[in-house]
Amino acid sequence: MDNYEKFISYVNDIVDKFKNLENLKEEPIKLISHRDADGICSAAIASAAFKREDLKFSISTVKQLTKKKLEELKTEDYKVYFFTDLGSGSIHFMKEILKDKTIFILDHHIIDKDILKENSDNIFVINPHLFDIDGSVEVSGSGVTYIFFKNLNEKNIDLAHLALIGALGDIQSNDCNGNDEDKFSYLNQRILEDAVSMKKIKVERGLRMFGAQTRAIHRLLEYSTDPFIPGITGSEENATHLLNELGIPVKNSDNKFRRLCDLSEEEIKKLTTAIILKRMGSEKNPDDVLGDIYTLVDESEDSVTRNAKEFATLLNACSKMGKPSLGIGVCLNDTVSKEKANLLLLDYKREIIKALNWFYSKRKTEMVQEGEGYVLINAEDNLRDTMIGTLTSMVTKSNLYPTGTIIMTVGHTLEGCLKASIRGIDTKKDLRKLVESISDKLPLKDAEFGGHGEAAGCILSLEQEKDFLSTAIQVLKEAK
Ligand SMILES: [Mn+2]
Repeated sequence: MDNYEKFISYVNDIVDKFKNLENLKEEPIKLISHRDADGICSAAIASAAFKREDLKFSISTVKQLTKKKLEELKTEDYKVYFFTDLGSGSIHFMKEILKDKTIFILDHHIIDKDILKENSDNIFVINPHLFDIDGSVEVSGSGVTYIFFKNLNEKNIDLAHLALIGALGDIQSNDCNGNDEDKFSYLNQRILEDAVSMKKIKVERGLRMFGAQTRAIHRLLEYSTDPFIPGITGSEENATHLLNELGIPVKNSDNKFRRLCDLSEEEIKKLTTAIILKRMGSEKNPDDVLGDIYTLVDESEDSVTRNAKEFATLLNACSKMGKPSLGIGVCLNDTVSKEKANLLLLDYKREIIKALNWFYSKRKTEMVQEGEGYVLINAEDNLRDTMIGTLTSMVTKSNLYPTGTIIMTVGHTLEGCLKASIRGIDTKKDLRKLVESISDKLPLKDAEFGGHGEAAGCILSLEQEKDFLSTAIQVLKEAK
């Protein structure tokens, strides 16, 4: 048996354990999922599957599974808990806090294998890393959730498309990772085949731009944050100017604004070339504006949810704007949720542009410290806390700073904490270690760290703001 076969047969065993639970039909199940696009898809898959089996359940989503959160869960009256797209890092706490509960973890995050060596017969963990399958690229949390529930009931194959949207939300298609092969890896690829066989998804190659069916073309370019177009993203004027230069009319003969899907093949070619040229020199893969486009065939032509990546962005917007349950509704094809989520998406895009404009206006002030090899953005409470990471990654793509520059944004959260987010422009540094080294120097009290080598962050008490900022500058200077 290879690792994949071992993994699938292990999933079968755990599914059997689930099926054989006592009082399964009577006892409600508690589902806790990650509050991001992948987590929302996981929750949607699980809830559709539970409904199909006639099981009672309730859902909540969390940004982070803290010890405090587990202690709250302990007091709830459930016997069976599902954790989807999270949980692998909290097993040591679960062993202690939730020892009277039956727990299923369906996750793809890094896991400490040793933690499972000591027997814990109430915790069942499905995680590809346990079988040396790389969960960061090969399968998402919603993919693992899908594999579990498809094993429970074959009919759940009609949920495969949600697992792909989750994978796209976690940036698991290779064109996002900058690999040459513009395909999903093995497990995701198999899930894609399921979705295609169910006629839920169609795969085509094209210019991957957000809002091809819905946006006026100059707005589409202005609002294009992924792919980022240096000089164009964030500027309606420059976007319009570019189109004029290329001889692409912004309006139709009937004076209506044109959308990307209204352009001729010739015009799309011209535009694609121009975008690639603009991206040269600043982007690792200037031509990754081209890619496989995953179309959800059941969605209407002019809908954001027709494109799987846009669908994922819509879910992201729901979670970042604090409305994850709307996202679950969208996945389950609820019309009202879809309408509301679409409005929320516009707010979200506006919020991103607002954050970017705030940053531009604060350059050359003490809020944006530009040193050699680093930029420290101190937003205080000028940004929505969920925009701190988004702004940081926008700035790394902005073409403003040279390769190797480290960008850190610090701001206040709604809960009254300090949040820091760190990214690099093609830097070889381990950014997670870099953030942790700030703590080593101080130390930080009750700080929580997240992320990995390329994108990391931490949340800490606002009391330590001053210390954190001065030490962060020191660490950033030394990192050079
Ligand atoms: Mn995930």
